[in-house]
Amino acid sequence: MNPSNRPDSTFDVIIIGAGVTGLYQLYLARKAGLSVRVFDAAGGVGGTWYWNCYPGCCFDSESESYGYTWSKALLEEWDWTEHFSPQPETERYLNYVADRFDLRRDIQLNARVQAARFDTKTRRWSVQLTTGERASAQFLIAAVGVLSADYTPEFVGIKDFKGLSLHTGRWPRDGVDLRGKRVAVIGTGPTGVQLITKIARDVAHLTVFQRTPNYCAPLRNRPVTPAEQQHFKATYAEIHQQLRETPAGFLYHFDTRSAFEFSAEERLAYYEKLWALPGFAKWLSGFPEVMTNRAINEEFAGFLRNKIRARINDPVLAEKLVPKNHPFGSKRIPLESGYFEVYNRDNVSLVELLETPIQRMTASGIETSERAYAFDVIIYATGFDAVTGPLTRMNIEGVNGQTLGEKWADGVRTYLGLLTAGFPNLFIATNSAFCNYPVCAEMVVEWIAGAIAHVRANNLASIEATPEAEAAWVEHSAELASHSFLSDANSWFMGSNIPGKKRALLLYSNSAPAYRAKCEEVAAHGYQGFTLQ
Ligand code: N01
Repeated sequence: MNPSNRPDSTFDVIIIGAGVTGLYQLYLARKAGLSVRVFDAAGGVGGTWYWNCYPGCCFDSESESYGYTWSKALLEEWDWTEHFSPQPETERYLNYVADRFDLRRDIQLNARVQAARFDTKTRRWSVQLTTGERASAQFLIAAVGVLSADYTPEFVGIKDFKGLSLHTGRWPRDGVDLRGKRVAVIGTGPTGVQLITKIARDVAHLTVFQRTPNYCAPLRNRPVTPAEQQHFKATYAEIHQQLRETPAGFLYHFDTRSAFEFSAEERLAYYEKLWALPGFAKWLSGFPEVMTNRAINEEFAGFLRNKIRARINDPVLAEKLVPKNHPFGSKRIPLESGYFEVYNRDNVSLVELLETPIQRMTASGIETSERAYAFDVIIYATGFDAVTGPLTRMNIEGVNGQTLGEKWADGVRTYLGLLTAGFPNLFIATNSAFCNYPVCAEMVVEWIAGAIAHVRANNLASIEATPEAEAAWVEHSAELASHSFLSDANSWFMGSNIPGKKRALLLYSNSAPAYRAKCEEVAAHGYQGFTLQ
């Protein structure tokens, strides 16, 4: 039966979001014998992999590092066709999971949660959808992802444009025919880089509006051979062990040797070897000093700048595409498959926004401080109101009638990234550490399932972070962040891509294993730092 036709609206658990996290949370809730309903605004499951169906969208994580680890049968059944799976395949995978584990009967699609309110008497959450439907549950789990609230800058005259405006994070499901069109892309982050590379060949003319050039590096994708497929399957136990042990849940360790053990010449040869590797090896498996020592970071950044220069025919244009205003690794590295070569094409041009900023959008296109451009399509690859946006855009009201948006007006406050004081039984099932999905999301999901089991087994009504534990966590997180290179750049990591958002590191910057150990320790000590009522 279609869940939306079901008369019941009272559940043990409501989960918002049917993406990577929400699907597993649903699986575990059902396994625990709980009544559960998942609401998702999308027309299909998959979360980020449903919405980001823009041309060129692809994993930057190795495919074998991305599948769920919790079902041996699933690992055995699923074949990845490419080392870095393209979006359609990943969406297919998540649909396969939904069918394979019969998850759909508890998922209501096209169901956007607009508000949620905690009732202090019943100690339950009531949830309201944009359709007017209501439901209630003891536990509310926000499995909304960190990058699901799309962000479009409020350019003057944005509604005046008569052509087609698109955001990559809300790409039309039926696709868009860009052939023969004059297309603008605003934004050159990981999304813009994938999209630009893919569409440049097809459009009549592509104009890229760039504010900050990035240290883009080759993805080096290729098909998975049958022998490699077999190898993944035979070694998943080792692969998963490695994912749990590495600092960011990827298949990479930083080198155990110091950069200073090598001469400058030897380091250069070493960088060449790194460069030839696929994926994030360039970022996560080099000398540790690249991420801790300014001189070594600058040396590696210089190496990458030269790699960029070598790929662009016009040296003046090349300088515009070379990042110079932030250290390597302080923004997420876009991985690419022919991105810089795109700028050697006659039908592609670059507008540098720091030189000639956008003044306004017009009926026919974009006006910069230098000139007016006419377009058929404007694509906003301008990113997301990350981490907090998906939560604060819903009207989630806690014990004192305070909303999450109000509580976090001066910065996000949680304990362990999982619960926030004043919002009992509201679990934030997003991966709040710097860590590859879904291996780290699985840990969060399992922790939440464990906390719910604990509350119910002890006949309790609720679990809530104490203000003291939360304050200590916020302080500890800020102290760690103060040592991070990430604060040297403006990015979604720092919330600084959103005008007016408090500038602070939004993700917990300790290693994923340290984060996991802390969460496990808290649970093992009877949920220290939480009020159980
Ligand atoms: O977003 P971004 P994204 N005027 O915020 C520019 C994940 N992801 O969607 O750098 C002009 O990185 C902005 O400029 P600047 C991944 O975690 C994963 O690309 O702020 N330009 C930047 O160029 C990633 O980190 C995969 O100066 C404006 C761009 O828009 C995250 O998604 C693939 C502007 C936004 O870049 C976000 O990436 C793709 C303005 N007012 C993405 N405002 C996978 O591999 C913003 N910009 C799975």
